[in-house]
Formats: sequence, C-alpha cells, structure tokens
Amino acid sequence: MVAAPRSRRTGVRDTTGAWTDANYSGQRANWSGDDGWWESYIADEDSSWANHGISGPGIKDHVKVYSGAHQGGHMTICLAPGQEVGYDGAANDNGDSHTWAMSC
Ligand SMILES: [Ca+2]
Ligand SMILES: [Ca+2]
Repeated sequence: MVAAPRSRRTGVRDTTGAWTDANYSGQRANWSGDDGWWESYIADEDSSWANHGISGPGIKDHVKVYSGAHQGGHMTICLAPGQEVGYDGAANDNGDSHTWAMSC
C-alpha cells in the first residue's frame, strides 16, 4: 500500500484529495470545501482519492464524488472519514464535483 500524503490540518473542515493516477500519483487536486466544478486537469481524470476531513459529532465528514458538475449525474464514490482509495474501477476518470455529507 502507498500511503496518501497527509494534508496540514488548518481549519474546522479539512481537505479532500484526488489524483489523476492510481495510488495517489500524477497530478493532485486538494479541496478544503465543496467544489461544484472540478478543474479540467482533474475532472474525468480522477483515479485515486483521500478523505482527510476531521470527523466528529455533527460534522459533515463524508465525501461524495459525482459524475457531473454541481453534484449532478450520479455518485461515483463516497469516502468515509479518513478513507483513502488507491483505485476504483467504477469511479475511475468520472468525477466532476464533490460535496461533504453527513453519511454516504
Ligand atoms: Ca486517471
Ligand atoms: Ca464525469
């Protein structure tokens, strides 16, 4: 297993990471909140993901990735708190937006 790089914890809500290649390699995207329109280098190029959010009661600590902009299309992958996914064939190269949620 290749460990995903840890982000620096700077706020109440921490970061979601996505990479263009499997196992947290290639170009990296890092978001501190929701993003309804991923940058072109990561949109439909995402192949690995990490949820580095802070977990706790009442905190939206799950990350839902969607196939379309503005959380449209369908959910391609959902990351539990702290979850890192080095590759997922069903979600591969399809993400266009994401949002934090209370659960998957
Ligand atoms: Ca890719
Ligand atoms: Ca897509």
